[in-house]
Amino acid sequence: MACKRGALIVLEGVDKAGKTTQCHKLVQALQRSGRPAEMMRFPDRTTTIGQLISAYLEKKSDLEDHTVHLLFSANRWELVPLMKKKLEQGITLVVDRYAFSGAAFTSAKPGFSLDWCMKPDMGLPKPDVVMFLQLSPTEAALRGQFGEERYENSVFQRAVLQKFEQLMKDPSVNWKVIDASQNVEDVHMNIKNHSLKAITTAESQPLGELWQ
Ligand code: NYM
Repeated sequence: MACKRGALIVLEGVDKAGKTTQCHKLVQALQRSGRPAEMMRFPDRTTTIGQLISAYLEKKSDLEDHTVHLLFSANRWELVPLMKKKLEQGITLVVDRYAFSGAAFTSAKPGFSLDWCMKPDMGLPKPDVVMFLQLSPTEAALRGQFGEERYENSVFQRAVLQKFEQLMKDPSVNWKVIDASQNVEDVHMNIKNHSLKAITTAESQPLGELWQ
């Protein structure tokens, strides 16, 4: 009998919401409970495309806005065969950012519609659950200074948050809003509960296609 597929679990949110910490904790908790799980993150800066994106984010290079948007999308597509293989092997993937960051960040730039920004990612493996770590811009600011990378300023982050709010109105995606202002352990328990449900549901459902 073919093994049950793993779940595709995505964590999204504005910067400082605690996505990376929570992804690590979730993978550890799943592994400890005997469920195969691995973490992925986008952008994946290790590939050739990812290195172009990384240089752009670190302001070591300039790229035209449409071009960099398509590179972020290409960076997801290039990992699709690996993602599908792992999911088919029964491995649950916990992903730090996905196409939702792609659409939210670019559409927060002047002259970009959300609709155009979503198009290149249509048909990607569809997450079984997308957890949005919600934190007000005021609380995010209390968590410390932004770094030096592109997009790391409060004005832009507020625009990004509005775009995420638009994306979350889409009922074709299984969104869960998580209150990220709670302490790390409470946020973790919340995320773990949603993830366990998604893992059970995924076992009996084929992997879907995003935004179609
Ligand atoms: N970002 C991330 C995009 O602009 N488009 C995308 O498709 C993705 C996945 O890159 N500011 C932005 C959001 C972040 C930055 O930062 C990646 P980090 O710390 O590697 O998650």
